[in-house]
Amino acid sequence: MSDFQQDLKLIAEQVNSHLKDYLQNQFSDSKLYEAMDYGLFSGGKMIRSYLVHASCKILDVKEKEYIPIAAAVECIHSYSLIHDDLPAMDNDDFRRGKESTHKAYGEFTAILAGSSLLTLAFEIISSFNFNISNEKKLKIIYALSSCSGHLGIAGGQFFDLSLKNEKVSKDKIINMQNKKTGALMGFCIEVAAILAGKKDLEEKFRSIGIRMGLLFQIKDDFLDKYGSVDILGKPVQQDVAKGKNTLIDYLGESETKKLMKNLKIEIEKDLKPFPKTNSLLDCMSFIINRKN
Ligand code: GRG
Repeated sequence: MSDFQQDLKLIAEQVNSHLKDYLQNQFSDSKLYEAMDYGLFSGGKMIRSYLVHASCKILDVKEKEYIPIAAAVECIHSYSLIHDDLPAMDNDDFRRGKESTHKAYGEFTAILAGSSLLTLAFEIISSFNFNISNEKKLKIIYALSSCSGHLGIAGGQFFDLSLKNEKVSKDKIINMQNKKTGALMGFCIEVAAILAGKKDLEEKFRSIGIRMGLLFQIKDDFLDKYGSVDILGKPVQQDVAKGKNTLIDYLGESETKKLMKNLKIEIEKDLKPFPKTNSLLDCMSFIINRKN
């Protein structure tokens, strides 16, 4: 296991342990609670938690200040995947090598489990036990809620689904992917600047995260085209089958790879002035070279 992978495992354990402790206090012997647990602890890579960790490392933000934020981000991410798999959206039966939540628990339970994870994210951040200033909490809640709604993840998902089988421009595809995948990653990096009280860095950090999100989504599209169902834990070649708009389709593979290379160079350049960027750079390499 590489140093990065060991580090990722450690962060994943810390974040999952925060989530488990938090949820233990609200244990309920119901299928809804079970479905939330199923969707949340189903073996995701926890890349977004790692992005929060790596960017906080750059600005010397303490673990106890960012682990709850990473936990909240994983709740929103899992919620989006549970809803993404629903029959009304992508209608996928498998996720992370297991039945998707609606297959395992039924549709209404999956919808409610997703919605409960969304609200849980904001509950975790606004909790009295999370000891950061109220001003920072408010800023974080504002940033996370704006990147989750119609101008962020939900908006990106709307374009992704409503523009199926339509020929759209490169800018429209990038805009859709920046919202659907980039917005949350933008938050993961921006939040370090908020926690460190460095207002002047918020925009720059968010923009680095959005571009990492675009890299992540393009790689996801390559994996959909060439990856294996066994390694990905979900069906492959779905983008073409579902008439999704991807940059690979629009630009062709070699232009898309050039775009990835340029994004990487741009991000490296933006990170140059900062110390302790090795974890974030390792994470970017992982995003580009991952097999799942
Ligand atoms: C408002 C949060 C919110 C959601 C409602 C359903 C929906 C609207 C949005 C879906 C957005 C979506 C599915 C984006 C795809 C991003 C993506 C490539 C996910 C895969 O991420 P990985 O590979 O997943 O990090 P793991 O399984 O490793 O956690």
